[in-house]
Amino acid sequence: MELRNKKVLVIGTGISGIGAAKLLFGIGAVPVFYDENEKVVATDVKGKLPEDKNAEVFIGRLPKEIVEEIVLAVPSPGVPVDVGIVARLKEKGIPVWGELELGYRYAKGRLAAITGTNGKTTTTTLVGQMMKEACPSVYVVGNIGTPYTETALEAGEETVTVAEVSSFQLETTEEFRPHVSAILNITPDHLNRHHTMENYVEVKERIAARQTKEDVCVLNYEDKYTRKFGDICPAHTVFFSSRQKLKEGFYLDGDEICMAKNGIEERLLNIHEMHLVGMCNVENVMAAIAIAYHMGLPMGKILDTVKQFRAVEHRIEFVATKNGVDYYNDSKGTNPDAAIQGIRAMNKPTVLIGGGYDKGSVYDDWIEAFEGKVKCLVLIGQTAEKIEACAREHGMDNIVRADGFDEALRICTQKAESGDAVLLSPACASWGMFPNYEVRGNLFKNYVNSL
Ligand code: UMA
Repeated sequence: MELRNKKVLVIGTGISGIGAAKLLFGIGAVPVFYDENEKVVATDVKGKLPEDKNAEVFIGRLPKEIVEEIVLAVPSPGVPVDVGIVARLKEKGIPVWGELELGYRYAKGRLAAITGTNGKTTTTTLVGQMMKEACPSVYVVGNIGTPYTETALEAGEETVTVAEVSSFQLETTEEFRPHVSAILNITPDHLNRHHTMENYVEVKERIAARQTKEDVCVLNYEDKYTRKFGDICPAHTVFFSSRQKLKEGFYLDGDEICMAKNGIEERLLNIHEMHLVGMCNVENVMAAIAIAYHMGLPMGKILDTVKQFRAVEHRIEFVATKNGVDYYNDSKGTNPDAAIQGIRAMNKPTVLIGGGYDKGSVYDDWIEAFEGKVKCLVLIGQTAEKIEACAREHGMDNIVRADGFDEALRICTQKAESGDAVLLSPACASWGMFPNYEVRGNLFKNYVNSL
């Protein structure tokens, strides 16, 4: 589609919207901006634009005439696509490319794309690090924080882009085709947006929809959805497993990560050589090795990077020991399954902060994963009541509801004794109380460091 001098509607003026603006200005299109949040101030949006501070910006209401003038709509990932403005535009026959799709259409070079309910950020960061050790031009983009559209026009044929991709972004892809894709795992998340697990799984699988046998899709053999997807995935599939030896693929044998290829087994790495904790991270590392290997990196370089790599911020991140209490920040535990990994990584009596924005999750599995380790559950936010009811059904009674995050932090310090751990791993998104999980995690860390 020729976009030069054509009006393109950018929906959402957060970081994706501004990224899309950069790309659209760069190709000579005429972006028009729309944000449904009436609190957004048009002049602030114009101030953030990389050029043409006089661009049209509409807040709260989009004039009908604009819809007649645009040739394409580019929604941000947070904008739902089956209702509201996007659904109306689709009905009118206006093409809709998400911000990720727009970036993909204009980027050059090779692409590795990683999705999954949990572990995306760690795996993407690690793959990015591996690529940087071996390639002159590498961008790490997507859900991780830098929109693909921000770097797309700077990418050349020799560039490698590593993208963390969310289900929100995959809903609006069309031609998106990574050279290597990966689905790390699929467990219930974002069901308020995708409505059913079936839809959520289908959206995740779109990462490979346009791939062919010339491309590779890395899948988790121990996840029922991704194992099944292996049967119908259009790409060449490569499995990894943390539970059993595979005839072909990557697997954990005792403490050793191994690779089986064409009948030859090779030991690659002992997990004690890694600086990451928890089985979830062993899986992330196996996936990262598989992705980088199939992107053509030499195995030696890949393994050197794994040995140097440290935990990603906000993911089971050790903060400090204060008065004999170990504090861990797992603010990125934004759904029950991620938070299960957080509590599993603890090996001491733990005071746990949970709760936040309600995404329609169920909490039974998370609470069962406490396995007697949680000496006190401190609850915050919109989901506090729902989690408390669920925890009581599972026989927990040491539960405190805090009035806000500051109070929760104070309660944790009072309840934890020397030899305990305090873990922020809320099983809920931060929205409603904080702009994002990073802000929540940083507030936690600031508090701990001030003790
Ligand atoms: N908006 C509307 N209508 C809506 C929803 C939002 O107009 O129905 C407007 C808001 O008023 C706001 C803007 O859209 O001005 C925000 O857009 P956005 O929610 O897409 O947020 P961005 O700032 O563009 O950030 C997005 C991702 N956010 C979401 O998917 C919710 C970021 O992922 C991502 O890092 C960034 O693009 C760059 O690609 C965050 C996230 O929480 C980390 N992701 C979810 C997750 O990881 O679980 C999927």
